[in-house]
Amino acid sequence: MKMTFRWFGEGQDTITLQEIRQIPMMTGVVTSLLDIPAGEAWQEERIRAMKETVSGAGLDVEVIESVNIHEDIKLGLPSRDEKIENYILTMERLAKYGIKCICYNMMPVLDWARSHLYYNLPDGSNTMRYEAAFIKNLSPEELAARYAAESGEYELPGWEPERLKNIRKLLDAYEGMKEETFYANMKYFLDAIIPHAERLNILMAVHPDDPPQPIFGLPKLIISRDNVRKYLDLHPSKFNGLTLCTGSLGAKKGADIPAMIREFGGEGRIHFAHVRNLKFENETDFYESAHPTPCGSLDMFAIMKAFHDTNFRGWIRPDHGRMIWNEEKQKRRPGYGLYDRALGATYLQGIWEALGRG
Ligand SMILES: [Mn+2]
Repeated sequence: MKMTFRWFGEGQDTITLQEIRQIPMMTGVVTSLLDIPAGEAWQEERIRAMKETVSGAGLDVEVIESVNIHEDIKLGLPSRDEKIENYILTMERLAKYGIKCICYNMMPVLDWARSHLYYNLPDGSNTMRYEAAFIKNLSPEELAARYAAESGEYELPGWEPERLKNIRKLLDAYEGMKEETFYANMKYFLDAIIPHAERLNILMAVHPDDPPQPIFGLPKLIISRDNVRKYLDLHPSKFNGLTLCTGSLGAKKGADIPAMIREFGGEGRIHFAHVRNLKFENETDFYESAHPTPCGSLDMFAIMKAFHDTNFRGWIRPDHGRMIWNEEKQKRRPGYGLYDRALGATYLQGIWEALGRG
């Protein structure tokens, strides 16, 4: 297991690479080039500069989160072929600079949603929260406006103005789309890119839908063990793999995350993991808690043990954390403060060390 930390990139994050390097046993960052729109090929010069910046700080960069999938691919439009070609070009250029894993998602239109970005907890910290009824009463435009007001100067990945400009058109385009059509479109994409992933030795790792509940009438597909199974079976290569996100799959009450890790990890299909905890408030609503088991509803020891037992050799990152120690004044991205995620990383490392020693 390699412990990594998400860093949004130069000018995109108030957390510095040096701060990340000072977290005990941190080996590298997971990053992206956020300003390049989905569907365009990433310029080699930009990749080289990003790689040099990270290496210069003494950290590795082996995982990209994310190279986004253009909506034309998800919708199966004739224009998808050009976007897929650009995707392959991006993969080739990333491979040249040592990238070994690409995280992406197949979520229609929006790539995640919360009702609250800075929800106050009794201890004075704040965190992201999902309240189903709250979102049900908002339009996507209203939710986007709330995010823009709350998140300040940053564009949130998945909620870029460019994406939102076309939101009505996109929502209409998905209306009435059958699940089987969506899966067929995913298969078309996988059949095109996986042979290249094999050639370039890049592990593709799809991220499940977050949250695992339909919002704004959009289809939500990769939300459970059965859906993940179906997605992986679309293309049998191990290069068609999973980002096991405990906070996304685990936000469906009753989901057995350790069993999923044992099943998919046992087959060598988990390449990357987001490991975080969450606290259920009822059947559908939750907030993102600190990482330790007693703070939330997921059994973090059982999760790490399942990774350990299946000999997991991929990358793990602590996922979202709370804003603590007055960090909200430091213009962090929602969910992506420094301190609580650093505590999460060391906690997970501690479990890992204990497991290794029996
Ligand atoms: Mn995740």
